[in-house]
Amino acid sequence: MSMQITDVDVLVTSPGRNYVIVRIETAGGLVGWGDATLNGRELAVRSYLQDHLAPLLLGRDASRIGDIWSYLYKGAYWRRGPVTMTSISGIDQALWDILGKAAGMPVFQLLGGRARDRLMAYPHASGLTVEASIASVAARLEEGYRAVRVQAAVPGLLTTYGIHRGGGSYEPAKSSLPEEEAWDTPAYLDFVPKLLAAVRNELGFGFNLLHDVHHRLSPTEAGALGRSLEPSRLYWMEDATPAEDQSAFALVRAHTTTPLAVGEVFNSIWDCQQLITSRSIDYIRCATTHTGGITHMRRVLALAELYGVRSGLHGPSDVSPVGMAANVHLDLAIPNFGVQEFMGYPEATAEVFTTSYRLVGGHLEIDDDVPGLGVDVDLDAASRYPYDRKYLPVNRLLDGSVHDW
Ligand code: CS2
Ligand code: MG
Repeated sequence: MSMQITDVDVLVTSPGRNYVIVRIETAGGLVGWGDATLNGRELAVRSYLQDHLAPLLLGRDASRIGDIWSYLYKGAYWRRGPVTMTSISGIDQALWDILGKAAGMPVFQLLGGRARDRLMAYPHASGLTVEASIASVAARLEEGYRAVRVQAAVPGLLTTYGIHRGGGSYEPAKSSLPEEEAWDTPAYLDFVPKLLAAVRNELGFGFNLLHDVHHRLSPTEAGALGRSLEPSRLYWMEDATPAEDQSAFALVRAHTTTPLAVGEVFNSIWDCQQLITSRSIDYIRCATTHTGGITHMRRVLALAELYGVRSGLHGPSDVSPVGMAANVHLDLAIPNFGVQEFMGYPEATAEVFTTSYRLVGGHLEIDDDVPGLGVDVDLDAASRYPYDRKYLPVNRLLDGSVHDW
């Protein structure tokens, strides 16, 4: 069967939220799907793929995945960056999908086979009050989850990351121009230890509890917060400080035994090399979609394994079901799996994507007999949902200065 690439297409669709999807076809008739969704910058990725990468791929052998990866990465001269690495990821996932289909095997088999039967997943829980947040965690535990992330509205602030003002599910990229949120570190630092203690008090310690700081603290503040959260025994404190400053995490680490997780905004192994090799973190949280695909994410996870760092791959609604499948196949095969984030999707997403993985009582399971990544994309359904420009919010301190969101 000829593996020559004959067609590369990029699809931008918005069934409830925007996704960028790559479709690669071979002369032998195999079709591979990849995720290249970059929340809030979708059209830049589409242009990078359509205008710059597609012409390089036509006629190449789709089975030479590593070679194509290096050609796109080194051949650009300008390496790394979210737009480049997300674009490469879309191509890479589609090529693994094709290879699996050619072999008649799911991708996790090509990666070495199952290292576990199912994956512990964590969803988001939140509320406008502590009581509502506790009820939201309790509802998730009731559904069978063994790990839950909790956020709650900070008293005195009009907006808080992770909270939907009207109740309901939270989707951060929701307006055609960025909304501006307000942030006050002292109010947050005062509130969060009380929130997490109240959750433990009501619901006990028999499950894994997670919290996302979303890059808003200085290393000293984060160290102090981690220390005050120690009695609540978190599974992890996520993104405690802005992630690009790798050495900051060593400072946080020096002040607390609360486990640390970071990585959702990273796009290469170089972004986490120092964090991992200095043992400053416990969990690495990149998304396969933003980190050069399966080919590169596999290397990040292998480096992490050497230093006892486990996975907690990014799984928000802005990683499409194709990208989530790529996460799931990697999670199944690696030795150092920790947990898989699963935020869930707007309802209409299911009209466009069908997957061979599914959520069963708080765990992700996947079929053994569906080759490739196991995701199908309905092009007619996708065309009913055209691109709909949406931005993530921007954060300001109470004095009006821009802060990390
Ligand atoms: C979040 C994300 O999932 C998470 O942990 O931090 O929802 C993040 O806010 C979005 O991916 C931004 O696009
Ligand atoms: Mg996060």
